[in-house]
Amino acid sequence: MKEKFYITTPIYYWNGIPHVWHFYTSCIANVIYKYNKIYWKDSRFTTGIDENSQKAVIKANEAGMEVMDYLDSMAIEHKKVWDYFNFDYTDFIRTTSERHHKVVREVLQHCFDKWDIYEWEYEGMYCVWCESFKKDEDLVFRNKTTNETFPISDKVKESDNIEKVCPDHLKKPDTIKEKNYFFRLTKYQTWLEEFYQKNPKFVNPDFRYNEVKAFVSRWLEDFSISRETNTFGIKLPFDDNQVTYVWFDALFNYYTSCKYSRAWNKENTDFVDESDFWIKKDNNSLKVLHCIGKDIMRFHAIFWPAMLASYFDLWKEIDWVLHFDEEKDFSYLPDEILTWGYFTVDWQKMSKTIGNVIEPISYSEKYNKELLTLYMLSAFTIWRDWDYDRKDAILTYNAKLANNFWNLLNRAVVLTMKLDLENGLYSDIYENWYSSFYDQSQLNYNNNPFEWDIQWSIKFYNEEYSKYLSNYNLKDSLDLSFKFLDELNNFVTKKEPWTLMKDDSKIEEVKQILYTICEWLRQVSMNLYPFFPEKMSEVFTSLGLVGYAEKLESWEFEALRVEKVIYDIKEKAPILFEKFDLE
Ligand code: ME8
Repeated sequence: MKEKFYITTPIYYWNGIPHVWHFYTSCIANVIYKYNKIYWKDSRFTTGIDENSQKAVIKANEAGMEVMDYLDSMAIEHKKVWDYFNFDYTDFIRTTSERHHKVVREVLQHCFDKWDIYEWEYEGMYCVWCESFKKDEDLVFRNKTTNETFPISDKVKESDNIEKVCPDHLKKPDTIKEKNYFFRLTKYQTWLEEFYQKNPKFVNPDFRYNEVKAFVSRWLEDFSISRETNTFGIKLPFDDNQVTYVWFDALFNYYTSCKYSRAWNKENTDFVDESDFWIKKDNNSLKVLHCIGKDIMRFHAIFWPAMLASYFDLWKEIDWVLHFDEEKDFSYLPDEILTWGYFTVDWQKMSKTIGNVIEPISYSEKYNKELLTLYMLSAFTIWRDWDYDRKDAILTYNAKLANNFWNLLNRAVVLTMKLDLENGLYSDIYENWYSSFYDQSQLNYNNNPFEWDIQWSIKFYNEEYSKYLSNYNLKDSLDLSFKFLDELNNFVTKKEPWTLMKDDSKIEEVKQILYTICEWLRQVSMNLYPFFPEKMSEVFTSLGLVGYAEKLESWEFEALRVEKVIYDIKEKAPILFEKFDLE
């Protein structure tokens, strides 16, 4: 039976077209998804949009449209971006959909029935644009005449000209006093602490996990889950005058896609509940991985497990008394939350005024998709804050893909064609290596079939690559592949097959050299496939491997790696990676 793997991006706010920050998140998730898929796992990958907010009503009114028509048009815009990049998501969740409403209402009712949701009066400031409550320390002062902002301090007082505003939207939050429902997060404090202790890899990287643990051990507060003044959203099943807002609505999207997957009945009305993908994980057969930016880490690492614990009855108050020492039930919880930092562009915050906004589609049309992907994933490790240096992006792409990779491929193709081989290129120097691939005892890195001076064998390269990718270390796996290509380039330069070819008695040797290049290019291209699927498919075709990408998506990857291949190269390769000038 295949192992199950489930990867998610955040559901993005619908307002505005996805920008390069969203692209970064979806791109990472897509690479990890593809990697797991070709590793023969039953994989799912979801993305979508977070739609339920009062802003939708305001914006639709401004556009003179019905709210749902307006949101439909935004959903199309979002999908267009992901489809342009050929991201291979298996489900696109909309929080206005019937299936999602069904899940969220069921969850809310269950948590309410067990007293984990209760009613309370709330008074405070609320920014509708952030969809969140604000405290004084979250705001800044704004001078209404000059529009300048500055931190709140005792020296300045609010006046006709000075107001407290949200720093992101520069708008004064509403002061609201209303009845709200709250989720009893405090009840789950010790349970959460025990969960963290038993799951030391729950948040990646460790330093962010430490932040979460420190936060939980210091202080948790019950949080508001509904709004009385909002009208657009999922109505609470136990109070028609309120809609749920933000986290109950947003986080459960991950469950919706598993509970009511994309199979619909014929009339497209009812849900067909396939088998619930989000199974109780008693045999570790499902791995759930959430990919998020650091901004929403607390909600995912603290609220989300507690909400799931409440819904799936993983822990009850009575356990305090009767089963305090017993093992807690941590099934139904996600396995890992992969978080990353924020980035700037040319060391400045991306902004229209500065003119450094990178809009993913137009940027990729100017250069190409691979330049954007390569630079974002290879310039920095994903865990840290970093900078997108537009010049460096071009230089990196030119060096790695346009020079290194493309030169090798082009040489391999042109020289093999010159040999004019009737039955394609094959060399039996690899025979022993193929058969020893799975036999560890025969694998001696000093005894690899390559005569060239290089420390690694393909086996070693593949193992390292898999180790990096299964730890989500995309940068190191890319670096390793390009280092490998460098070595291969050195080998070719040293061997000069173009000179050897002039001597008829050296043709066997030339075949061996060219076969080595093609074989290594195949291995590297398979490993680069999750990053650049379209281009790598073309590379396979250029090497004379027909339908190879399809094979990769549906075969066992490990078996493909040691497949004996004949390189039947008939045509000159088109330029797959053109070079770009610095501006
Ligand atoms: O928060 N650098 O949606 P959102 C890198 N709907 N990544 C960035 C970034 C930056 N400067 N700014 C944003 C929401 N991101 C909620 C999520 S999930 C149940 C609900 C990325 O449209 C980052 O991944 O604001 C962040 O987590 C995501 O965009 C937030 O997208």
